[in-house]
Amino acid sequence: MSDFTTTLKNKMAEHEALITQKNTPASSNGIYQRWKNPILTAAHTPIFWRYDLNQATNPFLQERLGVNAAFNSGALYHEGKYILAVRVEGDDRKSFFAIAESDNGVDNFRFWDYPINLPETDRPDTNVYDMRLTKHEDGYIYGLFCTERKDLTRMADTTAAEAQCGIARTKDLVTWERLADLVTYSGQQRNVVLHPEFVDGKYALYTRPQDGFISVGSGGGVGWGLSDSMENAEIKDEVIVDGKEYHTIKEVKNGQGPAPIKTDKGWLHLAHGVRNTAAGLRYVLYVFMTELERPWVVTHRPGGHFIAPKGSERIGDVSNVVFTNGWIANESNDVFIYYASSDTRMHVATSTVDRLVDYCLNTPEDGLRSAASVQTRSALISSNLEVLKNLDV
Ligand code: M1P
Repeated sequence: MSDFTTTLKNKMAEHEALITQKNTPASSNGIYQRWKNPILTAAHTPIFWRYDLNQATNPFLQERLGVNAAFNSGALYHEGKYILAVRVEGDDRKSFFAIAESDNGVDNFRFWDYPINLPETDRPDTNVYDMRLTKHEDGYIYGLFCTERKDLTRMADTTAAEAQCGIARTKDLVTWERLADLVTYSGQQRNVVLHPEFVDGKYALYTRPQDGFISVGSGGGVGWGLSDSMENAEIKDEVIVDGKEYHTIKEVKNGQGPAPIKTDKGWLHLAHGVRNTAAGLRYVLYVFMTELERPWVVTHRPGGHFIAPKGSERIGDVSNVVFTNGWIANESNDVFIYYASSDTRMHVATSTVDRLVDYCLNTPEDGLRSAASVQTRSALISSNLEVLKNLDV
């Protein structure tokens, strides 16, 4: 066997060992269980996406098209499989979407052979990312994502960009129909998510109005609006469902994660909140619940963060970030929370609908002042000391 073939076979074997590695549960706080291994990284992408495997054209077996990261993934439970629409970022900084699937939702995620061939609109996207998958009651699977293009009003500034919501739909996750971008009357949009059910006979969308590309400015908050159609989606009025707030985990900005999960107590929502620090922005996840009939009305707001970057999750291309745009509730009401760390890799944490509802219903809200926090904690301490006294421990 030639050196080329031996090296290639070893590389393939190493890759197979990585993607078939068994995952194991790690720490649990009673709300959710983290799993030990990242479920997807750049190294999980197929060798044949990155290397030219033809010895004649690549005698040194060089990586020709490197992959930098595999992160912010939409998620869907489809035909008994746990499906992720992964944001794969090439070494050239361009992101694209690729489907990876697993039988159990916690390991053995394998990419399909080709990335999603996403059609463009008349105004080509420079970069697409963070797809939210929604199986809508109209029968389509929708993928809503951020489409980023150069801000044409600020040509001299090579960093000036515009973010809007791109929309595509499919029935099989293979062939995608691109629809017109969402029209809203806010400057820019990111983190737009389609609600799975019609509301008042209309499509309902969570939005995130923002003035600029990075900074939400005077806009921001998880917004909500209705559209008559998805072919030419337009939201004329946006209301804020969950705003940003001074000295909280979402002081700078926030955004809806995936589409909410329906429970008999209301809709469960997962979102990210951002605050500023001397070390830069810190992204954490939080949960809230809205009314069943009026999903834009919040009923429960557990205080503080739900998942924050931990250990090695804190380091990556954009450090101190956890971000989510996908979760799955399966037929047993087990919940698989897919989150990315530091814009680099994907992880899973598992919970159940009952545990998450309990978390929402029974976790105190943020009191917004240190004294209020002490009061809430002291109430817990005093009731616990009674419990411990009776237990005689
Ligand atoms: O770098 C962290 C995240 O920043 C953006 O999220 P937001 O719009 O809330 O600021 C997105 O670019 C997201 O992809 C990224 O993970």
